[in-house]
Amino acid sequence: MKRGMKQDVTRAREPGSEGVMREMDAAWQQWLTTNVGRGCTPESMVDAMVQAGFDKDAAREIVRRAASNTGAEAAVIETPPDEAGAYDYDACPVAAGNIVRAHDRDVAVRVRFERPQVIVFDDVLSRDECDELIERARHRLKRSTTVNPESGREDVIQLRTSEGFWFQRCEDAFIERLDRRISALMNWPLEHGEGLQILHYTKGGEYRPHFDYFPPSQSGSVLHTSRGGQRVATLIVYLSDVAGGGETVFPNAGLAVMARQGGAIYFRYLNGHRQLDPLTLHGGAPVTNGEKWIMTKWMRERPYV
Ligand code: PD2
Ligand code: ZN
Repeated sequence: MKRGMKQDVTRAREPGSEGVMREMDAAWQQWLTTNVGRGCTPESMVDAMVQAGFDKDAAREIVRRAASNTGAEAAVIETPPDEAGAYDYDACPVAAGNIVRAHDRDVAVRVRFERPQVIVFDDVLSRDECDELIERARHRLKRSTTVNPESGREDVIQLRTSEGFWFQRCEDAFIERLDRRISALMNWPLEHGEGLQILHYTKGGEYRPHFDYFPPSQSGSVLHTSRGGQRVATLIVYLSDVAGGGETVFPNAGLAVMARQGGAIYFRYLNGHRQLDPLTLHGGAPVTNGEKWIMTKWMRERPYV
């Protein structure tokens, strides 16, 4: 056995310790995705599969397919903040113009920024739609979590003092209408979207600056990008006005957007060359008076299934 191969096999985590396993079950699929993403060699993965009872030719074919599914695309490049100028601001998918036709509604464009790519909209949702979302979520909220950069698990931490609730994508006719509208507005396929998330902040609640993308340098990101790939863009819809504070801020771009019921902010951070934009560091400023309700849609590179 070649030396490099042995090292890679050691890095490869094998699902379960069941011994002989020939079925390509979900655990093996996950194992393949994770280890292809980590850069393990095909030989090391075939070796591990043969040891676990797979036929060698079948293992070679399975690994070849897994590698061509995920390995054909270029690696994601995290542009360091001090080299922000290296990020290429290629064409934004959102339609040009003052009004964007979004499925069943005309949405007004209030502001467009180029660096970072940020668009502020008015009237993405009606007042009734905002109120309905708040009422549906109000009694189902749970303390929000944040992705642990090392493990990829969701942790409750002080950086994010809000409560949240997730809708399933298109879970009923009302949510489907909103999912379709947002997909049309962001000009990104419906199937690439995560479910809508509702967040509620009370006085003092905030979300300290962070990236919505999964930094490739953090080991926990592998887990998150194995489903649908990297996040490409975010839409935050404001479901309420906020009496004091609660702006969405981009500290490295000197930008702050006030919450206004029914309005929304869009920002894009993964370009066509798979570079990530460090200027999209952003946060939710502390609410100093009243409360704040928002709804977030994150879009992925590939179908999120
Ligand atoms: O509440 C916000 O304004 C906010 C700011 C930054 C929400 C998020 N990020 C988020 O949900 O990712
Ligand atoms: Zn965010």
